[in-house]
Amino acid sequence: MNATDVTELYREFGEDRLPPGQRETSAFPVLSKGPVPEFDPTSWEFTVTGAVAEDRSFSWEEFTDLPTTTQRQDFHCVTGWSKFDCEFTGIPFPELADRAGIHDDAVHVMFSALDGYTTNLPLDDCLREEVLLTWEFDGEPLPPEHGGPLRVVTPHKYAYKGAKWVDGIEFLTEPERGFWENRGYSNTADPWNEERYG
Ligand SMILES: Nc1nc2c(c(=O)[nH]1)N[C@H]1C(S)=C(S)[C@@H](COP(=O)(O)O)O[C@H]1N2
Ligand SMILES: [Mo]
Repeated sequence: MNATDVTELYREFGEDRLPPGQRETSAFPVLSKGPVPEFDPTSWEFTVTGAVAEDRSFSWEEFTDLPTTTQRQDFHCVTGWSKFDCEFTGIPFPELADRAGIHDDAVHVMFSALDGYTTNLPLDDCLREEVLLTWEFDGEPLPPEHGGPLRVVTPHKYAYKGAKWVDGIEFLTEPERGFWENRGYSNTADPWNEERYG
């Protein structure tokens, strides 16, 4: 499949493709706060709640029937490594948001995951084509340790803004903080501005 190249998005934020203080790696390290959670495709449910026209839920089959796009992007971890040219396939956040019918007063988003992880972003940072809910990496099903069956990728932010094993999105009318944002990592997480700690 032809991937959309979004590796150039750094030009919006900084001078160099490699953000300051990062080192490039060809490996794909795993960083999780705990063990890989169980996934049962028959009972898995993805929920969209909060400031939306109507709460929605998707089965695994319904979710993976949504229209997909494939992008080539860079991946920046707050602990200092960056991996270039990762290919992820999934549905762009704006397309999913369209299906939910977001209320005018929604300003913020909280993602939740099967392992109890949460992470937050302003709505504007989510309404970008390159924020994907993805279930394929380099043409293969997303490996469980990297967030399979489904994760979020946020190439314009440090990777902790992308919830692995994501199973819910809540639209909020006030900002709130997620797991790492409450434990010392930056709420804004711009890699080109080295926003590592909050
Ligand atoms: N559900 C969940 N998502 C998560 C995490 C986690 O512990 N649980 N860790 C975050 C952190 S700190 C990073 S750096 C990336 C790491 O993704 P990777 O393990 O695929 O490299 O996932 C993020 N998403
Ligand atoms: Mo991280």
